[in-house]
Amino acid sequence: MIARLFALSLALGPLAAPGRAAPGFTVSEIAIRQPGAHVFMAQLAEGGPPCLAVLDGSFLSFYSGIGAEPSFGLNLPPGASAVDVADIDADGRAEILAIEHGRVLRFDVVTAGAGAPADPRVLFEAASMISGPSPYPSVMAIPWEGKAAIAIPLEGGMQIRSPAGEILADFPAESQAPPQFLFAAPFAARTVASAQAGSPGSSIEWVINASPDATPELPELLGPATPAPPLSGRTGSPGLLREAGSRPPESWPWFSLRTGTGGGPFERVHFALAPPDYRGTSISIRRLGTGGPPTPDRAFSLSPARLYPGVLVAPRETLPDFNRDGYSDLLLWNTPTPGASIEGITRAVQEGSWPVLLSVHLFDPAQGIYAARPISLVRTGVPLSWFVELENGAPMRNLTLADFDGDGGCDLGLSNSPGSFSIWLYREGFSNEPSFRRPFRQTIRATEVLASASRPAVVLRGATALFVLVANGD
Ligand SMILES: [Ca+2]
Ligand SMILES: [Ca+2]
Repeated sequence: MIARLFALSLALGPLAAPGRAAPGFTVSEIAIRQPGAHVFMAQLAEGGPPCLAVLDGSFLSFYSGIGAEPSFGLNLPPGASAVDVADIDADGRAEILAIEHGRVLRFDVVTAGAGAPADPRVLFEAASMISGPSPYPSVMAIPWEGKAAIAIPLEGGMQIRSPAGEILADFPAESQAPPQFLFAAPFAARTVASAQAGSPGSSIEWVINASPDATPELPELLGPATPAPPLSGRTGSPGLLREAGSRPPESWPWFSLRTGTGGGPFERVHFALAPPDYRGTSISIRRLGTGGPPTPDRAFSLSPARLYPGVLVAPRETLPDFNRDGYSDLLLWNTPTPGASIEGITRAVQEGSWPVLLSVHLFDPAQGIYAARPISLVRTGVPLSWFVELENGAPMRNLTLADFDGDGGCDLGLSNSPGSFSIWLYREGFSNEPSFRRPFRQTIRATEVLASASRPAVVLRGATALFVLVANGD
């Protein structure tokens, strides 16, 4: 099954020009009751700033700026599932759409001083809609022939309806894709990182899990004009990566060499941990040979494997392109061998942390290889115990590769203690000191980076609070 990702939302505002000098971040704290509260960006007024929407159980609230008080909140009825925020009546202000047991409901957003929210209106019924156990954000409002329409994934495909319920289009899926999502397969929704999809005004996108016999015939509006290149061949668990090192490079895990679709969706970076000590990473690059069009099965060759010091941080959701040239770069972590320095060990034990060195090797398109020398080194340290419990094969926690300041280049964030988070912004390289570091009162369990019309929002998840970081303007 091939995962095809694309962004779909009403483009309500222009992208702000990226700024190169973003010295710091402003942090706001939002208390949550459910650790799994959803968070996404939405635009409440045409031309207005995007605001953060938090869906905490059945309570939906909006935060229009940095500050702790929501500008609006409402309780969704029991049984509500998919939720979207969009202007569906073209009055310049957004409404809330929610599905409740096969009924599509509309709620008005009430700003301060305008009284209590009115009862929801039932727009129409869509009987075969699948409902979820609790509300979750999903794409529903889409532009259709110049007007706002509602796209509804049904059991066997997708239907486009007017807000009054009139069926505007029907796109059946030919297949029996396994129902593995809350929404009707093969459709699901999730929030997206800014580096993946520039969708101003909203940070929700659809994920369509398509297989060759199960992809509905969708119009261009709903589908990507050019499918995104595959991100990764296999996940690189430490065991798999060690085992791969003793096999030929064509069988290694890989990720896409290019971040966009231009030129070569089949160009890949194959990687494996190098025996015997597995402290280095072997890299072999699969590129198009001379002659012939790029196709999956011809005219490609693998370069001889090169060894880079350190363990590759295998790309997950975002391909790291630090210098914004469209080619994925390498981030490797390294740590001094125990016994290398008695003084170092003594200091580490006293301080309760062990040094970790992160290095960046940029891809050199002219040479067709990754630079042998790192362009940048980040020195940090983590608790010794984290080497015992590796997270995704690395001792750092919450390692996040994403564009934190919205300048288009990948940045680096991580926790090097349970209740802290640090961000290094890439500026021709990483500085020694993080651009942002702050302790929080609770353990940071996960991170999300949400697209917005101006700057991404970095969401750090604690057990009872979300900490939202937004890069300061120039
Ligand atoms: Ca690059
Ligand atoms: Ca950046």
